[in-house]
Amino acid sequence: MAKDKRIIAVGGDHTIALPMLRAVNKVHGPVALLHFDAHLDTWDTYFDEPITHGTMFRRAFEEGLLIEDKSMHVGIRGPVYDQDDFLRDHEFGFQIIRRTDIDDIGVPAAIAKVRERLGNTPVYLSVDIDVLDPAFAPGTGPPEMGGLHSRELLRLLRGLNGINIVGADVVEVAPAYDHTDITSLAAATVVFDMMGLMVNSGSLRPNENDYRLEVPAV
Ligand SMILES: [Mn+2]
Repeated sequence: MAKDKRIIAVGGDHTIALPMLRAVNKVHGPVALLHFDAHLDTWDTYFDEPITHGTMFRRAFEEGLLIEDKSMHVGIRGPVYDQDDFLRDHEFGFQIIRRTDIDDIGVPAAIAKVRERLGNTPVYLSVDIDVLDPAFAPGTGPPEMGGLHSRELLRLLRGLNGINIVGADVVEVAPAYDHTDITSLAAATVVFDMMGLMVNSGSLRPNENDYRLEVPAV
């Protein structure tokens, strides 16, 4: 993979993020991980297995694939199985914007926090489709209530314009559990937006907000 090439994986099991991070590291070195998900995916083991779709980001940290204190989870909610889960995650240098934080601070402030943390570092963007509410993405393994609306996810992604995204994935789409292709539509739209972000990566193209209509105060 040449340095000017960027890669997107579509799936499928989230474990694919680990070999993707290894491949991206070979070209770009350690990256910041921007991870949209209902779950942390930094457990030590899952069903006693060290490499699964609930553990791969701990393995990535242990392998030195992530820049410490640059990575973030966005959209976290749902069950936590051990009270140490958040403690361990913090020790791996992750910062968390929970789904409820977005309710409290709003999408523009969440975008500002993400942009401030990522800066100009090379970024791997991983979107687990279960970050969306099951109303928008029912076709996934562990659907969790109270997720992002699709319009919130798209606006968060579009707020990353100019960030240096060197690799990405959209994962955990399970067509067997989908209906009316709604989950696939969400995933395909996210991939389309990722390609747009990669085209603008590292450039200083204006943000869509620069074109926003001025709405007079009522
Ligand atoms: Mn996941």
